[in-house]
Amino acid sequence: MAFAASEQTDDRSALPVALKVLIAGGFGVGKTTLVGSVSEIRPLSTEEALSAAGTPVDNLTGVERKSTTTVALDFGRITIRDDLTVYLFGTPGQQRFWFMWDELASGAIGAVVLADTRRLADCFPSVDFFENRQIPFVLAVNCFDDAPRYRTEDVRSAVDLEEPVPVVMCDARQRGSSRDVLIALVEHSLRTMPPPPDAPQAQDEPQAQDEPQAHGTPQAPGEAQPQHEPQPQNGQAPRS
Ligand SMILES: Nc1nc2c(ncn2[C@@H]2O[C@H](COP(=O)(O)OP(=O)(O)OP(=O)(O)O)[C@@H](O)[C@H]2O)c(=O)[nH]1
Ligand SMILES: [Mg+2]
Repeated sequence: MAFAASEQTDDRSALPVALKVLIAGGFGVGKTTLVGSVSEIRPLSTEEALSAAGTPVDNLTGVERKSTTTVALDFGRITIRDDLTVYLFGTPGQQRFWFMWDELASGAIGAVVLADTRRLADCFPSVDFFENRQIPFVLAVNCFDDAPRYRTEDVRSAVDLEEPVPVVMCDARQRGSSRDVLIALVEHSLRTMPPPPDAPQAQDEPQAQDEPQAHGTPQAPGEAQPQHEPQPQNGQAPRS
């Protein structure tokens, strides 16, 4: 699939651009919900019923009424501007389907990593995945009704995110909210993208850089202890 089809010219009436973005995050965090709420076409989804066999490994905390899970992908489309269409690819959240992520990520300009503050550690594998591949992403906290609320800077600190990575609050059920998340991602991706090869070269001035930060054990957001302190689950290692 070809993306970013327009030529790099000063002519803003260039060809329309189609971008591919991934919607990732842990099991049951609202990926299919987000694609469904924002897509202007009937979303393609690959939901299968949760079976009793998955009970020991599928953490349903906070989404106890969930009865299906994505087994391949979600697909949707949204036109952000007349000349900018975003194609959405929702990833499967269950660990046994992660082998598909590399295929799904091919050609993506960025990703939304959804997080639930009741199970914050579930987003770590997604964050690591996109960091390791240098794919721009935003962390979108899907504010479930009964989940504790934290400031964005507390979530950033708990997930140990680099400063440029946007952290946004959203309600994946609301079209406008989901759209704002995608706009934040597209803006972030455009800021982060390397310049085209024929762009004027910046002077090679030494830049003051922070020491690389090692990802430590995640801290609970906020000064007060949250009701559900984020902890690695299912034998999952903390972000390191
Ligand atoms: N209250 C509330 N419920 C939500 C929200 N987003 C999703 N849900 C519900 O949470 C459940 C999980 O949503 P899904 O969209 O299936 O989650 P998913 O991330 O696609 O799940 P997997 O594909 O199985 O990993 C569903 O029952 C949704 O109706 C939200 O923002 N608030
Ligand atoms: Mg899903």
